[in-house]
Amino acid sequence: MPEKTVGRTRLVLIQGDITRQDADALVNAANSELRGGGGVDGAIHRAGGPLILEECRAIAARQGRCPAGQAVVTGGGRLRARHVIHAVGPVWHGGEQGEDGLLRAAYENSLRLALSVNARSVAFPGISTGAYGFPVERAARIALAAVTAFVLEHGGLEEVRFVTFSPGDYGVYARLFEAA
Ligand code: AR6
Repeated sequence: MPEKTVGRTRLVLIQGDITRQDADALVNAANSELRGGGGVDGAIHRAGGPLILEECRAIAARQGRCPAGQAVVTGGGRLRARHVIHAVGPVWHGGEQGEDGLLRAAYENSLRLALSVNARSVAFPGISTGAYGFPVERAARIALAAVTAFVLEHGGLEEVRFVTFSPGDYGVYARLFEAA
């Protein structure tokens, strides 16, 4: 399990199912309507139970859509994690529509929310790299750079985990992880 320390934060790379992680906060790759869906979103809502979706609905009713690059936080329902941070990544349209900046913002805003609820450990999936079609290597570079810069600037987190689902994605992250 590759890991390294950046500032005071341990960065860890894991292959597996994010819903099994016992981090304080799990990040979900959500949609702007916060209505649940497939992929990691479906897995988190299935594992966490209906309370999470109820909270998402209440947030959407209060504040409307959650645009790409932004995130909201709910409780963790039946998950071991106390919080779920629902981050909305950009849909990939070829890379010239501000996708990189929006993906970076999704990671940064997730970490801001994690600090705001006093989470000490956070687990991220590869936001946007499934249904939203963001190329995995480009997304992984952005994820690692965004998290590294954030923890160096803000501190406060003990551990950030990158949870890749497929062995192929794990390999991509592992190469970048070792090179950085
Ligand atoms: N644990 C960790 N990673 C997972 C898991 C899991 N249990 N399941 C899938 N992944 P996606 P997106 C990986 O499609 O691209 C949803 O319907 C998956 O292999 O979940 O941001 C939402 O409601 C991929 O690498 O999210 C939105 O409508 C990564 O998670 C839309 O899809 C992200 O894939 C969001 O699309």
